[in-house]
Amino acid sequence: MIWTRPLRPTRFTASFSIWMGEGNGADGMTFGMFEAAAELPGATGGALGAFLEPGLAIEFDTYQNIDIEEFVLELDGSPNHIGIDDTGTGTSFATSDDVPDLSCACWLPVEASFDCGRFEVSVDGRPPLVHAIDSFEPFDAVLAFTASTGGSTDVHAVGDVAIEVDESACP
Ligand SMILES: [Ca+2]
Repeated sequence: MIWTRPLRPTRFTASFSIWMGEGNGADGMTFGMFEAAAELPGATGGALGAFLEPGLAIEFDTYQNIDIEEFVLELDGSPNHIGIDDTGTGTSFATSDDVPDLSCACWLPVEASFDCGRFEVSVDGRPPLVHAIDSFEPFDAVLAFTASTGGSTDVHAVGDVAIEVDESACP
């Protein structure tokens, strides 16, 4: 799901619910701000429909990728984690395993925010994953949810979406 009108987000707050499951557990989804020129969806499988397209995203990853030759990816630390990602390179700035079973075939509420480079994301009320990106420079971006499957599959859905974007300058 892609909002096609480019924005120049410096801050956002987002609440939504994610639903993943009913398959054999892969690969996950993302919510992010992608450079306006990004061609979405991006690569499939462990790339979550986001990687190799430039942007910043929160990932909800349900599969531990072990093949580093297919994409320019670091190994996933676990088969059930969230992360703050540089989608262009497909690498995580930070990850957390402190999440419920993401592919529970149930709705999980997510609270996320972004403030001039500082991401914060929490799933189902767990302690948030927080990461501040050094020297964030605002860029023209489209907001999007992405998801993908590979050799394994799941249904990926999002609902109850409420997003507020602020484009005012960072200090
Ligand atoms: Ca993965």
